[in-house]
Amino acid sequence: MIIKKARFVTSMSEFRNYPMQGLPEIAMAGKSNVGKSSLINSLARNGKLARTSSDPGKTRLINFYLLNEAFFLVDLPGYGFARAPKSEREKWGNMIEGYLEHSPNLKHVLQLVDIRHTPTQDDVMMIEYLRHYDIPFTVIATKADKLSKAQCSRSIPVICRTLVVQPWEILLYSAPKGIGREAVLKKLDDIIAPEETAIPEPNGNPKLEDE
Ligand SMILES: Nc1nc2c(ncn2[C@@H]2O[C@H](COP(=O)(O)OP(=O)(O)OP(=O)(O)O)[C@@H](O)[C@H]2O)c(=O)[nH]1
Ligand SMILES: [Mg+2]
Repeated sequence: MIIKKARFVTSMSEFRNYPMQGLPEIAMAGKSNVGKSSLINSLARNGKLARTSSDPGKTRLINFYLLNEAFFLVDLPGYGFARAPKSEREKWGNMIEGYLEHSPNLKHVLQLVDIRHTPTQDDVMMIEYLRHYDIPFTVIATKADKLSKAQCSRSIPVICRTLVVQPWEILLYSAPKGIGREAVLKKLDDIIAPEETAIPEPNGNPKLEDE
């Protein structure tokens, strides 16, 4: 996939209808500061699209970015930011859960973890939640540029054991270096391909090619 166009569409604090709704949505989940907004910017090659910060707790709403006028990347607030007031943390938690539970167009979650750290209890809960609700997900290990190749190879088994995923299911990513960008774009292609290959029927109902 080549990203030709990326634009911000809307923000919301709880799930509601919005412009261009109906296209596939792929959401970014993960701890505060793990690199969710940076991943969107890196895929779009636009450092100013989503706001990022070295301070955790930057993204405080659910933000919808439309890519190639074809699908949405949904930037969620982070979880596990211990220094945020309890009321704020609860609000973000409800926002994340409300979105995951209610969006009819959510196709996939990109679950981000920092490659340098063992996934937290919150990460484990998030994965259990996704499994429980049958939401397909891919684990992305971010900030791969901060470790040597040998250190990355040692971190992967730790992430795999903690989240109970297979090594080949994890994609390594570095926003500043672009490591993993092609692999994530390929993944996005795989996720939204069924919609793209849909052939409209004369009655307006899409028919999938392999039906
Ligand atoms: N070295 C390095 N830094 C990264 C990478 N991805 C993100 N960062 C940095 O990590 C910090 C947090 O990035 P964000 O993209 O704002 O993180 P977030 O997950 O959106 O955080 P919240 O909105 O607070 O939940 C910023 O200083 C980024 O520049 C990466 O792949 N490598
Ligand atoms: Mg963010």
